[in-house]
This record gives sequence, C-alpha cells and structure tokens, in this order.
Amino acid sequence: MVISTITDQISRTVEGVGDVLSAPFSDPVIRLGVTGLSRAGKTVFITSLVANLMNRDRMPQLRAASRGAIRAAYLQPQPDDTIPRFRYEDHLAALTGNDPHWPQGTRRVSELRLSLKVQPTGLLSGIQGPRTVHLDIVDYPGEWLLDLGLMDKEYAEWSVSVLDRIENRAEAAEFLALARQTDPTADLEEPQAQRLAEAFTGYLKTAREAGFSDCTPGRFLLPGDLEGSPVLTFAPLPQAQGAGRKSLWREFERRFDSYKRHVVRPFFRDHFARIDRQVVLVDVLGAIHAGPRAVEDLRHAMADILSAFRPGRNAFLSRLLNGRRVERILFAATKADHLHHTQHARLSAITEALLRDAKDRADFAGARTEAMAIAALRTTVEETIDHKGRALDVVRGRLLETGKQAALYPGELPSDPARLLNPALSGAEAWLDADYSIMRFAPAKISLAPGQGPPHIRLDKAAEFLIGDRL
Ligand SMILES: Nc1nc2c(ncn2[C@@H]2O[C@H](COP(=O)(O)OP(=O)(O)OP(=O)(O)O)[C@@H](O)[C@H]2O)c(=O)[nH]1
Ligand SMILES: [Mg+2]
Repeated sequence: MVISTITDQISRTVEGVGDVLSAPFSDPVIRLGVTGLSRAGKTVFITSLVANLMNRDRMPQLRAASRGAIRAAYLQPQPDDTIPRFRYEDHLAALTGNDPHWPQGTRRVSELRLSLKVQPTGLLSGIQGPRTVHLDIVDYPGEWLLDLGLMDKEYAEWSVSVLDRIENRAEAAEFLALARQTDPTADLEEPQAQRLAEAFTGYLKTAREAGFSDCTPGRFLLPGDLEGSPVLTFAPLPQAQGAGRKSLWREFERRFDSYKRHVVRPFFRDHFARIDRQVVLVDVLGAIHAGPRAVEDLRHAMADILSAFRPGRNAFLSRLLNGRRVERILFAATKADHLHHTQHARLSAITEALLRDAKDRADFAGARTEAMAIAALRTTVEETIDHKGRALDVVRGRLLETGKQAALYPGELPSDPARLLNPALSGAEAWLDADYSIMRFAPAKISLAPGQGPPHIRLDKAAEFLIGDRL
C-alpha cells in the first residue's frame, strides 16, 4: 500500500517533469520579422517560404531539409491572440490556384506560427527523439520603422523640421498654402483640424508616389483601424507664440504625443523588440528601372529604416530593447526572376553597395548580415535567343496585363555598382549609357509534384541564413 503510493508519486513526478519539458512554452521559438517598403514582396515571400518549408523538395540549400532532419512542418495557432493571423491559405491559393494571381496588398501587422519537428543529428541523434522548433513569422510594413525618428522629438521640433524639408516640394504646395492661412493660436475647430490633416496626408501620398521616402507619420499612409481617429488628425504647424490651452497648436501637440504613445510605442514594444531574425526585402530592380532618382531615394529610405537596427542612437529604443538584439539580418533584393541567372551576382553586389552606407553607419555589432538576390516565386524560365546575330540571355513569362507570353531582356547591370550608384548620388535624371526595362509577369500556372513547394530562386539559401543554425 505504502510502496504503491510512493511509486505512484515518483511516476507522477517524472510525468510532471516530462510535461514541463514538452510543454509548448519550453520549445525553442524563433521570431522572424519580415519587412520592406510597400510592394517589396513581403506577402509573397512569407507564403512561399512557409509552403516550401512544409514541402521541402525545392530546399536543398537548407541543410536541415536536405539531410532529412526536418521530419515535419505544420501550422499551429500563433502565440499572440490579438494580432491578425497571416492569411497563408488565401495567399497560397491566389499564387498557385487555377487562375494564378498576385495577392492583395497588406495594410497591417500579421503573424503566423509554423512548427518544425526536427530530429537532432550528431551525438544526440541516437538518444533523443525529435524536438519542436516554433517559427513565428511577423509581417510588418517597413514604413512603420520610419516612425522611430518621431520618438525622440517634441511636436514643435518635428513641425519645424518637416516644414523646412517640404518647403520646396511641389507635392506639398497645397498643404503649405493651407498651413500658411491657418492661425495656430486660434481655438481648435475640428473641421479645420481635419482639413489640415487631410491635406497633409494627401501630400504624404503624392510624395511617396513621387519616390520620396521620408513620409512619416507612417500610419497616415496605412491607417488601418485608426482611420479618422484624432490620433491621426494632426499636421505640422509653424511655431506659435502664446498659443493658449484651447488652441489648434496645443491640441495638435497633444495628438502628436498621443500618436507616439498609442501608435509608435506599442508597435516597437509588442513587435519589433521581440524579433530574433530579420529579413528586409528591397525591390532594387524596380528602382533601377524607375531611374537614378528612385535609386537615390531607395538608398535614403533604407538608411532611415535600418537606423531602427542601430538602437544605440535612439534613447527610446535602447531602453526598450535593454541590450537585446536582432541576431541576423538578411537584405534580399526581390523579384530576381526578372533577370537571367548570369546577372544575379551583379544584383547582389548592387544591393550590398546600396545598403553599405546604412550598414556602415548602423552599429550591427553582434548581428550577422548578408545580401542576396532572390525570387520568392519564380514566374519565368530562362532562354538564350538570337538577337541580330548575337546570343542574348533572356527570361520568358506570362505578362500580367495581357496574359501573353513574352521574353524580357532587362538590360545589362554593370559589374561595378558605382556605375549605377554614382549617377544616382549626383542627381542624374536618367541613366546615361544604359536602359533598364522591366515587365510585370503574372505567376505562372504550376502543377506541384508531391513534396514540392512553389518554384523560387535562392529561398532555400535565405532560409539557411535566417534559421538554419537553429534547426
Ligand atoms: N516576378 C516576381 N514578382 C514578385 C515576386 N514577389 C513579389 N512580386 C511582385 O511584387 C508585388 C508585391 O508583392 P507583395 O508580396 O504583395 O508585396 P508586399 O511587400 O506584401 O506589399 P504590401 O503588402 O502592399 O506592402 C506582387 O504583386 C508582384 O507583382 C517574385 O518573387 N517574383
Ligand atoms: Mg503584403
């Protein structure tokens, strides 16, 4: 009787220990942030990455996959109940269904948990069963990182710097005219506040379309649920002497603080500060195609975005991170399927050079960084055609607009990145000695064999860099 109680207790204790070890909270978690400017390719990247981690035949460069250590990969409920789930199934159906098309743009943060069952190799392989590693993927707009610059600023200081910067921009003429007519010391009238905010938002939109990257506050462009709320109803105003408590100026000052407290701070606290690994997607080809000004703007935008990975410079972020760091950052030039593979190394080199400034200034000590050219979803096949007696390496795909097949020769990228970056830096209007064209391809109709994910370029190499060491 006594003995059985004792053994009972022992077995229960052992069971208890086992429970703790295998309970979800003790499994290792990798939090992977996926960001980039609007249309950089975040949604397509996450969809294809997850599909290719679930069906791994196209992932030879992910070593855990090629040596067979990943036994299974499956979706699980994510850890954060209040963040929208990444709509993986919808996006995959869009990309790989009968009528393949690109997914819609995303306006909010979203999250997805993929769990991997991994069999340890080496010494432990004989003794240990498979363990579970959770990969929590967070999709967030790069534009939101730009708001970090607001955290260390007061409204007055922010207003002066914005008004200075946009003084000579044609896109800002309408807003500036309205701001000049406004008496900031007059009592707040909500319709007037709304007109100012609308004009300022209008400026931000056209400025972004014109290629300017300093378009903050970021949530004015992607308001989501906050659309129309007071926290987004303010604008920069000239410094006002003696603005009273009920004045427009004071109210805008209060709303600016509220924006920092209720919009910017929670994003950095709840999402950014928890990221272990980060991929920054950059549409370098798109910018090259748009011309030197777009390349220079992209360079600026990336420098601003990457300052978020340089916490030492920002008191707010340093406090928040408290010594924590992103361990690895991948800079990926997306949509490389527009180029024949013979040019991929040049695209990587240009990407690396484009970000060098930002990288050099950023103190990434402790974080490993790498640049590569990838395509999350390959829409083309390669061909060599005869063009006026010369062999030309092209890619062929289905055009988005007409559905017709077309061959694309996008132009030859220079082997020395400076040949692109210098004219961009010195304000050239057009490329002098070359022309870069681009076509928009639709996703190709594909039939996937069992075990295969969607076709891609170097997604496996990207995955190896981002998570390979933890599998
Ligand atoms: N050819 C090709 N085009 C791509 C690829 N990835 C993205 N694109 C193109 O880029 C567009 C934007 O891709 P998304 O993944 O929706 O970009 P996003 O960063 O999520 O965009 P937002 O959610 O609007 O910020 C797509 O509609 C495609 O036209 C790729 O691997 N190959
Ligand atoms: Mg998206």
